[in-house]
Amino acid sequence: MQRRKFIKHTGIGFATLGIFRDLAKLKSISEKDRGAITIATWNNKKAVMAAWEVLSANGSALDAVEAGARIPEEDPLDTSVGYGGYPDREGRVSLDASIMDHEGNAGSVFFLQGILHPISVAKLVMQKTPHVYLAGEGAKLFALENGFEEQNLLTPAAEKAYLEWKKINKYSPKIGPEQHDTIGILAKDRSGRLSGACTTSGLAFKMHGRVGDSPIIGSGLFVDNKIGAASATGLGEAVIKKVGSFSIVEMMRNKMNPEKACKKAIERLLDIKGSSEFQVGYIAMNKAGETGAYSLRAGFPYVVVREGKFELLESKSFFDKK
Ligand code: SD4
Repeated sequence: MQRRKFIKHTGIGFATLGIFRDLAKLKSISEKDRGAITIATWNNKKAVMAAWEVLSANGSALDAVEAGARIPEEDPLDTSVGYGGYPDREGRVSLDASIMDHEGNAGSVFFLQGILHPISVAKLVMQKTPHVYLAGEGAKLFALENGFEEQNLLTPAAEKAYLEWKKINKYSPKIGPEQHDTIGILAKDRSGRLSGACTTSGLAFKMHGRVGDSPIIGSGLFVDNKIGAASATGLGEAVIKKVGSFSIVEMMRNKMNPEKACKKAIERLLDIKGSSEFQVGYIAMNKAGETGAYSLRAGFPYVVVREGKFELLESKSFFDKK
């Protein structure tokens, strides 16, 4: 009798405990889901803080990534993005950018010249046209028609660097640590919506007309609101060949966590010629709000803001050398 009573009680005890455990689990998941998060490539602290400002005011992930991407676009000291970006080998600055929202809408501009905020033009391509990509003169015309103004994006410092490069004039579009800053930025807002943006002036002293991975949906950026989002920086040609960001989201669909998915995508680059020499870095975020990154070579920092808490992190890499 006593024994039966004991079993009965402990049975109830365990069942109750189980319910509490489940409730606690549910609570922590929903709290995590409510949390707003943003992650960006390199030490783009100002950019993620700008994105965070939008998220903390209950703004959308889309507006957050746009606000974040605009920061390096207008920073004259950032030599890989927008104003201040190094020009191509003809001395002209040309910009690539892409954006995606939580509904899977996408917009990009390729080879855009003379417009300060390619990310905002890309957003308008997404919102105002039935298209995804606008390139070159057409993209510029579209921007001008929509109130953007033309301006010279070549800063004196970038021109000086170009003139120095010209003295040697060796065509080897650099992808060393010093020429990186392209921003890929992902965000999840408090309604759980995911968006991403990617913007760049591309490789320093590239061929006129060269386009990298950043504006190519699936390569430089991919967002699937049900699964997660990813973005890339580094040698665009390598990222394009492996459709990097899309592959990361697909791996997350198969339940891989963001860091592992980035690592797998990096390993896929190894069969590309020269893979021990160039750099690629990936960042990713899944629907549950987990973030991760991985790079081919060492020296790939990235930044995260999770409900107001800023972190500068160093990604793990396949090769130890920078
Ligand atoms: C490109 N992925 O155009 C860009 C370059 C880059 O930091 O990431 N630079 O290939």
